[in-house]
Amino acid sequence: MGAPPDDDPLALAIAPPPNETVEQREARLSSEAEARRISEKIDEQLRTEKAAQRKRRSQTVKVLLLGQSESGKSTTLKNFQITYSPHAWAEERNSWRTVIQLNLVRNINSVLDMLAEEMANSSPKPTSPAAVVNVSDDEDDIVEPSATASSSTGPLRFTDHHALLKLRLTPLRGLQRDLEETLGVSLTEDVEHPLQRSSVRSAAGRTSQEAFIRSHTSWKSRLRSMGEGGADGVVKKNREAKAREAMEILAGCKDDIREVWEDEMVQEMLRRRQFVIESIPGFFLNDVERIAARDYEPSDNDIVRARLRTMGVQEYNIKFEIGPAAGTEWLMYDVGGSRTQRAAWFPYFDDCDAIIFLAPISCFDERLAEDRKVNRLEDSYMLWRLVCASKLLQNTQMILFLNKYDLLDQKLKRGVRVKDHVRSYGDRPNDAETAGKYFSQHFREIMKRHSPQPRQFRVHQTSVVDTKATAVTLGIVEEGILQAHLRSVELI
Ligand SMILES: Nc1nc2c(ncn2[C@@H]2O[C@H](COP(=O)(O)OP(=O)(O)OP(=O)(O)O)[C@@H](O)[C@H]2O)c(=O)[nH]1
Ligand SMILES: [Mg+2]
Repeated sequence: MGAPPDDDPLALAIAPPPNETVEQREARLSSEAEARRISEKIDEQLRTEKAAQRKRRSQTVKVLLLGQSESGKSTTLKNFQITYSPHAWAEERNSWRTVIQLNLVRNINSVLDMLAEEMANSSPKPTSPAAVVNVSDDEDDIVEPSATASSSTGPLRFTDHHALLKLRLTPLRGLQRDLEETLGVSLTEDVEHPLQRSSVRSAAGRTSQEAFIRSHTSWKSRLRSMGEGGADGVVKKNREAKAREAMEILAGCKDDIREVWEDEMVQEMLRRRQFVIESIPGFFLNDVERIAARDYEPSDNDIVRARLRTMGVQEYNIKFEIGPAAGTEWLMYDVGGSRTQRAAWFPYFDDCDAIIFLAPISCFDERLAEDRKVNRLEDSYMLWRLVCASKLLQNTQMILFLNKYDLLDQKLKRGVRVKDHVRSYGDRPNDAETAGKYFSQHFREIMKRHSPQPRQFRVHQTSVVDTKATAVTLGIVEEGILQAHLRSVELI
């Protein structure tokens, strides 16, 4: 090592003093060697950590499901499980029976609540006016709602037989409580049950609320543990007995439930309240014969139609058994979509491979359950804008599912006109294909305008209750996510 050049301040600053003694030189050399050893150790640790991180990241794909409440996030997650993890799913399938039974029992109890109200007061209440949407940033696009004409013609005629049926179905009140207890279900404070989104009050005097669970693992493990013995065998036996009892009560009430449901007056009552049965989440009254049977086993089609509202952020670890991603683990986060839940999303934005954003496009004429002033499509546009504009997510692959295409199609075929709710729609044909393209274009523009840097617009028209069609869409999505994931691992 030569003398430091006179003109280099750094070299001068770190050079040994010119009058260094032998002892000082030895001490200095030894402390320099120690510093080198520590630095090499740190480098080695960093290399090992990076390799481990790379291995972890290469094996784990992280996907976030976002969108407003009832947009279909949890249903999309079920489709991932059905398509890519069939063995694990087969074990899980039966635990959905209780959820489906609860959906059915809540459906009929809600109908009975309305029946009680109608019988007590023969004049039906007017329903709220249809919702409208502002599809552009332009205020002029809002169409003011006009009062909905009531289709009511004369009083509904209920008889003693209706009163008798209502009385005979009283055990379903207790059954609802038992099923909720079995699942560890809570009731939301802010959202009514979908069949109750009129001003109906339940027999207990409170508005019937929508059920939710805080953790997806707890209710499944509660149900799975029902058949096992062990220290808390008594609790498990109790639960097993309760499950059998639930089946018996339902089977015993099956004919009366069907009779109420098929009753002409009851159907007229629902018509006057403008219920569109097929669009009600977790609606199973048309399937009572099957679901209330003692040997009922849920099909995948039943399970994707079941409704259990998500609260908080739920993590699912899905081990892919088939497809190009076989052998990898996907961490999928299913979030609660209602307004009070959204603040919990943001911590999960970091380090995420892809976001699947669900926007239900059949909802252009509906309002948020948690805030009846806000149009649901407009709320989806707003959320999409926020997600696209996020700096944290600027490198995350964004996949848009324009969901509930089946319901959009049915709604337009029933005669609901998009242009009555979306001024800018103009005189375009009132069919699902044209409307789907129109909404898609608007989402594309939002992404283009608000993304911090240019990104690809990946969009799919979906009906995620159709598991076969959704499997095809997921095939495309899986490949895209996997590629993005591998690219991100390369960068580590
Ligand atoms: N007909 C139809 N129903 C759908 C579709 N997607 C979801 N649903 C139903 O809509 C309901 C709500 O879907 P979820 O997946 O629970 O909605 P979510 O986005 O998870 O809602 P939160 O948990 O409240 O945030 C369920 O009963 C689904 O079966 C669809 O494309 N078509
Ligand atoms: Mg959910």
